Amino acid sequence: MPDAPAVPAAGLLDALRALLGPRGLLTDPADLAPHLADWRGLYRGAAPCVLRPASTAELAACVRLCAEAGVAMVPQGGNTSMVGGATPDESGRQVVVSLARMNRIRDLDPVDMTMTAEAGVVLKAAQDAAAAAGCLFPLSLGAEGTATIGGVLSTNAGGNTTVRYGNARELMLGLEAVLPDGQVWNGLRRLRKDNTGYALRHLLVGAEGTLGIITAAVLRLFPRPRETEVAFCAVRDEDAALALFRRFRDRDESAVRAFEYMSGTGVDLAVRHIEGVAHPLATRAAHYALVDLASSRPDAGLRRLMEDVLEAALEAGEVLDAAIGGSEAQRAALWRIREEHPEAQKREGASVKNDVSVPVSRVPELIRRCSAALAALVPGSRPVPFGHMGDGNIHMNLVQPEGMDPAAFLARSDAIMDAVNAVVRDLDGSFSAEHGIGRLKTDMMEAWRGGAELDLMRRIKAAVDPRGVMNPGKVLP
Ligand code: FAD
Ligand code: 2HG
Ligand code: ZN
Repeated sequence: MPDAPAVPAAGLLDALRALLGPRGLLTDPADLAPHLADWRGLYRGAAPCVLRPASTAELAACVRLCAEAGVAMVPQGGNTSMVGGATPDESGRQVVVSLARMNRIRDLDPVDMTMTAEAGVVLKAAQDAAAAAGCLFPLSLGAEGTATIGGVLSTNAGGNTTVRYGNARELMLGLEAVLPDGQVWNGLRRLRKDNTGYALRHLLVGAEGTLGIITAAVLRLFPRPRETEVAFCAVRDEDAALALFRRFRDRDESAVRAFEYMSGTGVDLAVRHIEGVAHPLATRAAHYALVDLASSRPDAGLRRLMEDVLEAALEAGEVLDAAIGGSEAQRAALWRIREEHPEAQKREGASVKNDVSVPVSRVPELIRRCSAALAALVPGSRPVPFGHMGDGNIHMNLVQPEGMDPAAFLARSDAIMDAVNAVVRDLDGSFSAEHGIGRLKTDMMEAWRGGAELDLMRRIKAAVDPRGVMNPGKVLP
């Protein structure tokens, strides 16, 4: 075991200030505050400072100084982690390293179909840069206006388009990173084929900042869609939602960009709490699906495909009612109902989130069994399952009973997560599909990944970060 992280001494802070200048080192409590608490409000940490390097060389020098002093570092992008991965602990010994100032797009090549972006580039800015060049960077998630390239790679984020384009990992060809001892590793290769020993880039993706700090990445681009169609559908039940997904997939798998499930409770919460969100259908249902089709072909005939499939599903009684977005604004409005689910849930009170995955075929059973188990466990609570049905990842969330003390409800978090995980295990699934482990789920690692797998992870951590200075307390128990 490495020594416990050291307290940052005044001399170290002076050296970091001299290196970074006043914009690069924050110590004022008001400036620190947004970096110390997580999006969900589960954790409130402490830190003597936030480092904001403007270049890889500056960051490497900071890491060297901190590592030599044995001071722990917490890499932070947009701080939208759902599992407390990007916030420091309460000790006041950990230094936050924000990548916010490293936000340049270094290169965009429409022939290679690659973009080299620094870690602090906000996901939406990366999408916009790709679009301005007539291309598509397809990763898409509700936090895209704040989440960064470094953050989405470090969590191997999934989001809405995984069903078509894969997770963040699949969208990355090369990386640059600062290792825990301050060495810079430049692996910014834009090659489609490169079998040269261990794929170190894949070790850093999904490592949640425990093996080094990503400073830039080569990202894959795709042809921009020339046709898109979005439909919001009331469906009979969970099985009907899955049947609808299969109908689209069977007809043209390459056209399905996203297939999302929502419950009636979740849609009602979005309508209640989010200004501008309205029910698009006269029919109120207990289950909904959002279908997004896209093609780079100008003559793909997606409207016909959408209408044909929905008509067949209506006839089969799977779809009860559906609205197809007729314009870009309407398509965005339909998507907003889904994307505002996390915010709406937050405004409704306390909730316990479960980011789980199962084989796609078992999603209906997952939703049914978990919803029943949770409603029985906390009477009056409201299950709000939603998410990425097309890739088997459902956010099996539970909102507190109306009027209940939020703290009393959250005190039952472990029992609630255990109830969901018992079903997930039974269905051969995973307890963490896309948000990662962070601080919230380290205590589940032993039960789910214990034995050879966790042992190897610990040995990799010890080899790469022998002093244990990179985001300690996260991922590994
Ligand atoms: P942060 O929260 O800052 O950091 C996340 C983790 O990565 C931390 O462990 C941090 O230490 C580490 N890290 C950050 N930057 C670096 C770096 N440069 N080098 C090394 N480590 C680093 N996730 C999904 O997968 N799919 C979704 O659909 C989705 N939707 C979301 C919707 C909302 C409203 C919110 C709030 C979050 C959502 N998330 C989703 C969760 C979140 O994981 C993503 O938003 C994103 O991956 C985090 O990016 P970030 O820049 O905010 O990272
Ligand atoms: C999403 O899919 C995110 O919107 C957040 O992964 C999920 O709020 C959640 O539980
Ligand atoms: Zn999600």
